[in-house]
Amino acid sequence: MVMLHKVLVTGFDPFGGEAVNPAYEAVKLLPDTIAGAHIVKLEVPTVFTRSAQALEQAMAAERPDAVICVGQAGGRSCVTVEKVAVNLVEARIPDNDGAQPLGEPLRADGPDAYFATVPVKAMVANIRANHLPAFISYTAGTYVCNSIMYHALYLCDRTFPGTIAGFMHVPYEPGQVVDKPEGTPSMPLDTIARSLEYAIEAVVRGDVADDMVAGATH
Ligand code: PCA
Repeated sequence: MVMLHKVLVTGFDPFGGEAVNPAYEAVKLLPDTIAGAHIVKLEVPTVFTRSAQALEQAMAAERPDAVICVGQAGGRSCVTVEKVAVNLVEARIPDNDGAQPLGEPLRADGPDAYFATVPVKAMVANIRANHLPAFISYTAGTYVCNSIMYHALYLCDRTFPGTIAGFMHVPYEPGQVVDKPEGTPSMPLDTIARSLEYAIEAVVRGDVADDMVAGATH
């Protein structure tokens, strides 16, 4: 039974000196339909202003039922589904346009934070049910990924009611860690893409996994 008809999936372009961003590379590998829902793929720049603009334009043009944004989290070992986006930008490095805002709200008229409106636990549960590791993350950082997640939820709240939104961080792909310290985690792109697909499948089906034990003690 198809619950949702169209899902917009965004992925960032390379940043921070990397040659590729496994986020959009994995998004490109997604099938064009997942559980009967049409998947619209969009590459977005790792730029605070232009990523939010591109997202809003795509949401207006496509009118998706759900928005899932994807970004790289170098150092994480598997796909993580983000629970919360905060109304704060604290850019440790400049974005791809050279902007480095420090300690500013993303939206002066927005709440301090939004929780993801996609079923975070069910997304993790469905990835694990397919024998791949996944975790819930309780911070998406303070850089462009947190920004696009916050904007996606803000836009759903203010402009596109009925649309749900969330964010997933993905690890480096193996080629990126060749010149990094031993032990730096990575995951092959096709495995990242499968993880994303299982998570999106749970969103489209409207899976619920509220009883799943999760959380972080630090
Ligand atoms: N990851 C960065 C921004 C773009 C990306 O793919 C982040 O986690 O904020």
